[in-house]
Amino acid sequence: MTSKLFSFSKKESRLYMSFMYVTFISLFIGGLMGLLQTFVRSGKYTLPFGIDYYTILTVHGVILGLVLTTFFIIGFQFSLLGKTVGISDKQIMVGWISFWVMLIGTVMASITILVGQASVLYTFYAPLRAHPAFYIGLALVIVGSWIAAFVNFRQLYVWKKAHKGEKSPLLAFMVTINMIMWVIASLGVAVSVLVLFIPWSLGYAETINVLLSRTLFWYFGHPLVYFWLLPAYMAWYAIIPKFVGGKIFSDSLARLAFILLLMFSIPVGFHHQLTEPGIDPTWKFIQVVLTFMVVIPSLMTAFSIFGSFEAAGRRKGFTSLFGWIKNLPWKDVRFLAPFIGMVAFIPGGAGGIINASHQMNALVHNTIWITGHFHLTAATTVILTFFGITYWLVPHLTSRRLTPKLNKLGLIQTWIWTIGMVIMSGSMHIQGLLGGPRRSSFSEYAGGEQVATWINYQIAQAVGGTILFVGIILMVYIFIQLSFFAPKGVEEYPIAEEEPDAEKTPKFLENWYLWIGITIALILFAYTIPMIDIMKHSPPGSPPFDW
Ligand code: HAS
Ligand code: CU
Repeated sequence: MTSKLFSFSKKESRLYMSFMYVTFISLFIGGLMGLLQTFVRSGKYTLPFGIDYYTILTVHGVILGLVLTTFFIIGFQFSLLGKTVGISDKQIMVGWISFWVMLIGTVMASITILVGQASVLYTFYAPLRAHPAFYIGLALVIVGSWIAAFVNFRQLYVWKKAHKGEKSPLLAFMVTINMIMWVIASLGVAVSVLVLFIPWSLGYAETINVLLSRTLFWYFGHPLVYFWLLPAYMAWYAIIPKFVGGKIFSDSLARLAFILLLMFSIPVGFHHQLTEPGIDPTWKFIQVVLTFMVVIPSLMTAFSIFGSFEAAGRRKGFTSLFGWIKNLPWKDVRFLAPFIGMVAFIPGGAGGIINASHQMNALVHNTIWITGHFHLTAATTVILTFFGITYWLVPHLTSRRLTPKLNKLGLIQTWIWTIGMVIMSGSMHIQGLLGGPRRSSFSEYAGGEQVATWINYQIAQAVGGTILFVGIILMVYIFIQLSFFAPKGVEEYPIAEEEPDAEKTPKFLENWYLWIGITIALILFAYTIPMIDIMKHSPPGSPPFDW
């Protein structure tokens, strides 16, 4: 492991960088769409060339929520495994197959959306119907990601065979958990696309079971958000301590948190369907209880990250209650960007707990409060951590350096993002409480009184959106610099170490059969009966609704 701390082979770097290129192209395209959306919703702007609002909204959600995230995560996770357990030439080749399958799928789906044939948003709720190429494209992205997952499993397996009796490296363990979760979860969306959507959009089936399709989507949709979050947690647990001069807080606790995230991330999809008729409230209640269970490993994460910062400060001699905060490397963007991501997760997570509470969900469900929630969680916590990773990962892959000037630009980028998001997400939350709808273009609803109370918040969202777009341009500029122009040099791949006197990690934490078994049992418990209900008692299927 240590032998490769300073460089990857060219072959490896090329594969990992390809995922990064797609990430940052996506950031630019998706971000531009976001900017246009906030303009339209401000009521002062109409899209040119007759472009439809829902087309750009779909591009935004699909490109940022599904494409950017998946490409970044798979590229980053490949690099983590390459660094900790190694990758063979054959595995690199299969890695390329996964990349190309995902890319072909992405291009197919994107073109279909851009020509206005799939304005169905990233959740593609039936009975909205898209052109079959959209669903086939999405299916390819998922198949490509499965190929990557199986390469990852194989990488750990080969390492394990060569290191009998040793515990797997923490980061390799974490990647494996994330990919197991992803494979189990994406089975739901794959079934929904292959069995329900594709035959229906090709015209072989006249109607679609709307409730079943949405239930299968959310079976996937909640673990999807954890698939985004877990790589950020990987960096928080095992990489950020390196920048603060600390050690991993506890290897066992980190592993346990990831195991709990695997077990409880999937059987909770109903918390996105609390207002959906046709699901027995008892099962909604059970899944809400499980949702509160999945909060626990995040609280464990909050505790241990805070603990590792404090321990690092105390080791350097800071004795007062909060004096150690001064020890944190505020001028190092590799720390600052993810740190602000962590802080954003405090209100972001609290908002999630509000959403999950059945009664309060009734108030916020169809409002732009929810959009505010996921711009804090996904678009701040996760994305700022991904940016934080980019500042060292990309120069490491291109054998360049994050110069003091680029670091400074990164700090500016982070603050621009923070200010833009506070304004945009803050006004989304408030407007949501005033009843402002989400997933909706600008409307005056015949000039009603309530609409008048929203408009200032919608204008504030356009202001926040503009600031964020400046942040995106700056980030893309920094990425291009780190990829092609920054001076050649060596950037470390920062993996933190364990405390020398750390307790031994118990063996049972790596009992994959046990954890996967419990995960499947919980899924069967939470979904079997309501699924049978949904299939038996759904109203007649819906004919398509085309734009
Ligand atoms: Fe959520 C809707 C509930 C977390 C993303 N969520 C969404 C949607 C997205 C999304 C995209 O129950 C919209 C989907 C759509 O299109 O309709 N969410 C939760 C809950 C959590 C949660 C309970 N969500 C996330 C994360 C996301 C994400 C993470 C993306 C990455 N969410 C919901 C519900 C809905 C929903 C309902 C449906 C609403 C509806 O009606 O449609 C929890 O997992 C959150 C737990 C987190 C915490 C915070 C822990 C804090 C940490 C930071 C520590 C800070 C440190 C620094 C150490 C309890 C770890 C401190 C240092 C200092 C010096 C201050
Ligand atoms: Cu959820």
